[in-house]
Amino acid sequence: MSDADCVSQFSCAGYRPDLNFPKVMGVLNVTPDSFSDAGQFYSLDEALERALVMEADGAAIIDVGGESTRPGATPVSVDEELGRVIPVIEAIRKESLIPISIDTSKPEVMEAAIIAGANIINDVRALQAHGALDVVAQLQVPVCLMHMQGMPGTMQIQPKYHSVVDEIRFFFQQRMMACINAGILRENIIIDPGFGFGKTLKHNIKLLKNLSVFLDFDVPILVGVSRKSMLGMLLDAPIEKRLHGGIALAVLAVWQGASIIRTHDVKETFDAIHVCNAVKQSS
Ligand code: PT1
Repeated sequence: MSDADCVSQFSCAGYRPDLNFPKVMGVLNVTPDSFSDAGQFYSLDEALERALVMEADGAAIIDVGGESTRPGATPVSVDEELGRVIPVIEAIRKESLIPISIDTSKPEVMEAAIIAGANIINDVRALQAHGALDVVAQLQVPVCLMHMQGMPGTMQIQPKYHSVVDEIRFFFQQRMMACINAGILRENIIIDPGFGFGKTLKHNIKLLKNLSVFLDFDVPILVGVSRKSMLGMLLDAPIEKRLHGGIALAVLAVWQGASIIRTHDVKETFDAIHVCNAVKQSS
């Protein structure tokens, strides 16, 4: 199996999905302070159990993250992050062949996670950390490049764009070029506009409405909107009441060509994008 197959089909670890079918990426936070499921999956057994339930519910990928990147979050050390994610990745890999992505910006964590059994890098900083491009070029695994304006601690303080869609398109051009120059295969690249990362409600809505613009790059598009504050603002609802709104946004994303939906609510999202896709694929 070539690296290209591994990416375009997400067939890492023996998984062979239908290429025309959008995938659910289930969120597995292993941070004590995460905004959703706070601390809930912090023990190893609970994290593993949660991953297996998400797999049974239809997740095609489990996204393991040990650094919170929600608005206002503070950075963690390499050792702290390694200590959170590596045992969880090893435990999942012992029980399941499901593709695992590692949600990190640190090259040391990327490498250790892949060695521990992860298959995909998910980087909200789009490999801008020192050494990250080279590590991913070496590892030859799929990588999601996400757009963020600013850094999590301060990114929601007056985000500003001349044109949010054009600026993010330019960002992807630059980062994809940096990746390819570093030796990362184009077939290994996934892009994500980064909903809620240095964006106002208006920016987020405009981005979602224009999501299909990013199909021009001819690489898979990943979208993460589940439980985010854009839903809170639209619905005037706390985190636990954002499910139905999040489903609507996921459907709008898939309708416009998103390939992967990152969500906490796997079963609900799987069903919604399944029926959405049936209509989308009809002649
Ligand atoms: C995402 C994403 C991510 N989101 C990718 N990785 C988070 N590829 C973590 C809010 O506005 O969208 N894509 N990893 C979680 N980050 C946030 C950001 C959580 C904003 C909440 C908000 O509430």
